[in-house]
Amino acid sequence: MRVRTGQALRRAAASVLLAGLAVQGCGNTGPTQSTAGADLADEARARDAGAPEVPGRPGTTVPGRYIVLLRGDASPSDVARGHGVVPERVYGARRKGFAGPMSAAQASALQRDPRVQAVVPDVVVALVEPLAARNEVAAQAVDGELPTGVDRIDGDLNGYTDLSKSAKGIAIIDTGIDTRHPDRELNVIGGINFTSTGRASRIVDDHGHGTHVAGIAAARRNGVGVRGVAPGAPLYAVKVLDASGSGYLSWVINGVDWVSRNAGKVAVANMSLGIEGISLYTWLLDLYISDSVNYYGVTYVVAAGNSAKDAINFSPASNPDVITVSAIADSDGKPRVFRDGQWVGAGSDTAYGADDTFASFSNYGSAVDLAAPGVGIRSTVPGGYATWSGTSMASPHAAGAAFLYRRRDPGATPAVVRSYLTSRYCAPQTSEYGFTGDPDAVQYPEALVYAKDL
Ligand SMILES: [Ca+2]
Ligand SMILES: [Ca+2]
Repeated sequence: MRVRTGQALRRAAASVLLAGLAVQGCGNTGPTQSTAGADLADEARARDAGAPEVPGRPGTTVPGRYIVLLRGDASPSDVARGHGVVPERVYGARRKGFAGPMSAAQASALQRDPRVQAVVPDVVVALVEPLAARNEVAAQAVDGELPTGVDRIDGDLNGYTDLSKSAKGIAIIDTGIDTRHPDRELNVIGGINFTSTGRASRIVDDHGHGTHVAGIAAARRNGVGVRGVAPGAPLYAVKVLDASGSGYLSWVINGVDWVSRNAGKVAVANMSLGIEGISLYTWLLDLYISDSVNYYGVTYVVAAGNSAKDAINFSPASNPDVITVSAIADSDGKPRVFRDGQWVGAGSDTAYGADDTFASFSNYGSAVDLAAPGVGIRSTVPGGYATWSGTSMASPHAAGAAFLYRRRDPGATPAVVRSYLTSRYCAPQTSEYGFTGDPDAVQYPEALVYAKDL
């Protein structure tokens, strides 16, 4: 059942296993957790702009770079100075720490320092690679602005026209966002650059992935191009991946830490990135993400991954505190029809499966909470539009839906948001609006995001 064919584009990495919890399908209700306030300081962090480009594949340890997690309220600068280390990154929303270049001897000495909880080698992280443009599905927009994905989840039927005045926004932890889109599709109101390319304020997208993801969640309903699930919602570009789509774990943790410190203005964070293999590195990333969820009240929505494997072996997809999203193929923006005694899609086949079926590349498993359209998704890219496929494209459909839920219920904790999205504002696989082909539909039948009533 779990052996799937299809493309496994993700790269191999570390392999120590760690458990994750399951939440799946309409009807599941998660626990309620408390939310703490957040420090809103919008610092402009000055950093070393001379760092080298990211070497190696995702999951590759970076020689001479470490992340140091401190105990309690130990001061990052004091600890670093005491060991002759100049920290390139400093963290501190809840758990204090720092990261940067240091020798193995310094790392070893830090490991023995009682103020230090853990010293973790830095590692390469990458976006969940979108699948090739040659697999584009022809645009079949109904009104010229409605992408098939938004149409498929009936995001056009809930009446939202302009969410730009919302008190909070959506953080896109990715490659940046195009702040000068020719059609003014993206309401980018802030953000920060944690890569080594340029200044902290350089949030512009030099890759394209972050802009595509942002447009799916929140492109404006302005009569041109595309529209997102939460049209016009304020966007924060948290740039942690460079022009190659790669970054260091220390940068990604920077991004998560920034979201925690800005939780007063960020309701939802989308992460269409990850590492295959669960290890000490991903334990550290999960620690910071879980703090952001459980102590700062930010809902995290992440891509399950494009490897046609169990998402439990991917991070942050396996984190039990996030909403993990698999992808379906939909070619016409319409739900399936009942014909000859069974539900079938009525649209044309895609490169990744028939209409209204689980996408052949999508990760699956107990870690997946929701499904969303992820094949042939038209969205914004710097300077225009493109049609891409991947769970990276599915995740922001759910992030947009999570944002809409938070607008209805501003005090909702992430657990409550997830509970409603997986029990009420979704379409069970077996329903008219559902889909077929989930490889583990018997055990873990995640429902499709459904935004009509949000
Ligand atoms: Ca538009
Ligand atoms: Ca369809």
